[in-house]
Amino acid sequence: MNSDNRTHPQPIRRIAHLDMDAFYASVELLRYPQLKGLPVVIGGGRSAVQAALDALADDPEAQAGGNPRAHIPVEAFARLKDYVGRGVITTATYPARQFGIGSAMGLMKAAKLCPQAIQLPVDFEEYRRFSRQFKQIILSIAPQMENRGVDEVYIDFTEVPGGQREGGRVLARLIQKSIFDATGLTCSIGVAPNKLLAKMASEFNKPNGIAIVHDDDLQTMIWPLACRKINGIGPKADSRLQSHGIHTIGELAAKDEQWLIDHFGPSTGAWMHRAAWGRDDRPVVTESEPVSMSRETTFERDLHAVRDRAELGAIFTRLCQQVASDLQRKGYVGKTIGIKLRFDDFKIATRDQTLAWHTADAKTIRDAAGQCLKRVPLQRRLRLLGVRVGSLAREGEAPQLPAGARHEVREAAAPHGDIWTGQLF
Ligand code: DCP
Ligand code: MG
Repeated sequence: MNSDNRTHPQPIRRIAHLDMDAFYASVELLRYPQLKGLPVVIGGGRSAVQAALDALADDPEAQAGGNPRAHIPVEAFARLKDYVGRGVITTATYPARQFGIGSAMGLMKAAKLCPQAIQLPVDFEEYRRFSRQFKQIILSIAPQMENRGVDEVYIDFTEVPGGQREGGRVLARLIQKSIFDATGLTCSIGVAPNKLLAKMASEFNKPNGIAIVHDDDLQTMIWPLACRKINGIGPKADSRLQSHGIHTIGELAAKDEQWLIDHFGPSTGAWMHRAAWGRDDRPVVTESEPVSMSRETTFERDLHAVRDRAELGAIFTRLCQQVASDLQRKGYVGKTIGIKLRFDDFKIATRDQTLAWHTADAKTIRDAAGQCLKRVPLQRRLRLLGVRVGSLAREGEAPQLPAGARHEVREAAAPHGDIWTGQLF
């Protein structure tokens, strides 16, 4: 343990689960604002909407605003009572849910519950677009985010500013507001000591709600819930539990671990016991690890390798320092050091070399990048210079440079392939 840990105790683990409210339906209502507050279901065909849009094709007022859909009169939308077919509902607005309508229900069955409900077709492309957008907003606030599908994510609040205040409520509010301001969509967030409890908590105050769960809320907030509320206990396991008289999570928690193992097997039984006691140490798994980190700069005027040598050298050193500090800040070390040049004729040259050991050290990166630079003919003026460190590993997970050893930076015999892909720069 280092002295830092002693002076600053580890912050308490706070994990959030965020789930968008009536996601597909809410995205649709953004472009059909006239349907706000009405029972609407998403699923089935698109002919009614298409016919209504066609009818507005020559209406200058409808076309002028950029969203002719907002001009479709409410009477022109398809109603469930007119639906014939085997389609199912993907989701329903909260007003429609009051009639007992929900996801995965057949449209004709739903029509019996609420004949006047409006039916809209699905548009996955639109939902994906908003999905990307709200996740981007979260990432800009809290970088430890795990994607769980189109409308939900886990977020590690532990180290994020505001993530500990009021048990995470302050940060949850900020995220809700940021998403709403940018998209007009609402979501619900649960913040708890782990993913298992956070997932349950995000449902507590739906829609547009926040729920905070602490360790000592287990008995009051979790144990009264049905076992089905545990993510992982499906209908089959639930009915088996019910057959033993176990209905609530509290009743499950009261069972001996060994009894659960005897009835559900060693893995499921032990897991059920842990889950009922609110225990879960699964990490929040962020998207793919970065492959490389790079910095580049385009000069204000084209620079010449000899005449502007001092200026170029200073810029080059600064880029290496920036990449090194990016690596250190994010906890990575890299092995492949590369450079990228763009000449005044816009042609691009790249070179790289791989070190024997991983590094995040500015001087080592500078030395290796300098060797790469020597392998480029420098007759033309330069427009751009970039430095990249690839073959990344998490600091501490890559073999370290042996004590007393120095990085051996050598000239590679031949350049590798082009490691600079368009998306990196
Ligand atoms: N979905 C689907 N079929 C299902 C369940 C869901 O196509 N059987 C789609 C439509 C939902 C989206 O996935 O909008 C997200 O699912 P949720 O379970 O989170 O449901 P909603 O976001 O619609 O509502 P809630 O406010 O309850 O989260
Ligand atoms: Mg949802």
